Amino acid sequence: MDTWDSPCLAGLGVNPAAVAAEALSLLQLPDSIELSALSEDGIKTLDAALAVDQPAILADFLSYAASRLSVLSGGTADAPAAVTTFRDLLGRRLTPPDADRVDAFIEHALTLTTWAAPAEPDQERFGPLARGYLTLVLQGRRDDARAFVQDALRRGTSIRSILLDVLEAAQREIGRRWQIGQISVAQEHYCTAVTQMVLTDLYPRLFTGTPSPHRLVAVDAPGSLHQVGLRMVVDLLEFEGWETSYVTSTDPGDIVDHVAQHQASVLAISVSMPGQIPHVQALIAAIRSDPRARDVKVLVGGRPFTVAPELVSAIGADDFASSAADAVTTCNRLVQVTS
Ligand code: B12
Repeated sequence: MDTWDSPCLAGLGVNPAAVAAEALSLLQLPDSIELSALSEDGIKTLDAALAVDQPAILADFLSYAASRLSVLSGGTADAPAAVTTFRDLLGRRLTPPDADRVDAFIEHALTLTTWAAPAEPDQERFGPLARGYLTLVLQGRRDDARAFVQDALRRGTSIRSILLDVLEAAQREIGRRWQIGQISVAQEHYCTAVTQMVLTDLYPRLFTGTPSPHRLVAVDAPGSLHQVGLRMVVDLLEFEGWETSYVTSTDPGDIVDHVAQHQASVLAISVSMPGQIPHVQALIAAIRSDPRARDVKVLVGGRPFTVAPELVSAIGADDFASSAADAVTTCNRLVQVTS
């Protein structure tokens, strides 16, 4: 039975696991866990991108998938050829006019796809502290990495700079190196776990002790395991004088209640995977329909909005920010507008 949470393709009889297995066999690739997951993610991303009519979302996935396919196949598989195989398989399962609509959508996404590997960070932005921290975590030296950050603080580096120039920069670089196969998934998990520990080390220093008129409630989209980005946003806002809180429930009713109880000026929602967009749209609709919460400004962030900015207003959000620093500027602007 097909149980996947699909806005489009499941209703048309497409099963991601079955398409993925057949594609890997036609491409003469092993049916490994990682290749199967990547192939299934491709179908699910196509589905999510179709649901919001954003080929840029699929294009972004294709450039990521091209790097991963190269890594996982030992450089033998060709991404454009793999896309052709998937298109053929979908064409055989779908009937007109759906088959033509899906095919035209993939064609459009291909015109937007950059097959190049993600660019190395700008050396000016990726300074000595980010490099030093990254070297230690990649060597598995967790305690030294934490001590390195404490030492930088003692020498006068600001919390803001630790968050933005060290941790955020290092996490992005870890992601890039994992994508191109320079580090393993185990190293990526280790590095992310150390960054979360450092964020916890910094936590007591975030509070200025001055009551703030501006309250922000933050929530991750349902099903998200990507919490580090939103945590950096919230921690920086707390440090910059906002009163912040998280809601761990993903139930729209709980979130509406929390926003109302805290009299929040801003609700910050993080979306990392395109499949989460319909849930976030439903959450924003729930917020807007409750008189206790409807005036809160909704700020969204995460990769789908970076690649398809039209989605921000399409799902009913007020604004978008692409980084923690940008989130502070945008939140301050949003409350100036309301007050
Ligand atoms: C660490 C990581 C994980 C960890 C997360 C651990 C954790 N506790 O957070 C784990 C291992 C769980 C994971 C799992 C997966 N991941 Co992952 N992951 C990453 C990675 C390497 C780093 C994420 C990170 O820390 N980024 C650094 C922070 C600073 O950036 P950020 O998350 O974008 O957040 C910033 C902005 O977007 C913005 N922002 C974010 N949220 C918000 C919210 C608001 C309101 C605002 C204003 C701003 C804002 O500000 C943040 C700070 O600058 C990224 C690669 C990357 N380069 O980002 C992939 C990445 C996000 N993952 C990806 C994928 C595909 C997956 C999996 C599907 C893999 C799989 N097949 O299992 C799963 C999905 C899990 C799920 N259900 O969510 C893809 C997404 C591809 C796409 N185009 O959709 C990425 C982009 C990898 C890539 N190179 O393409 N992942």
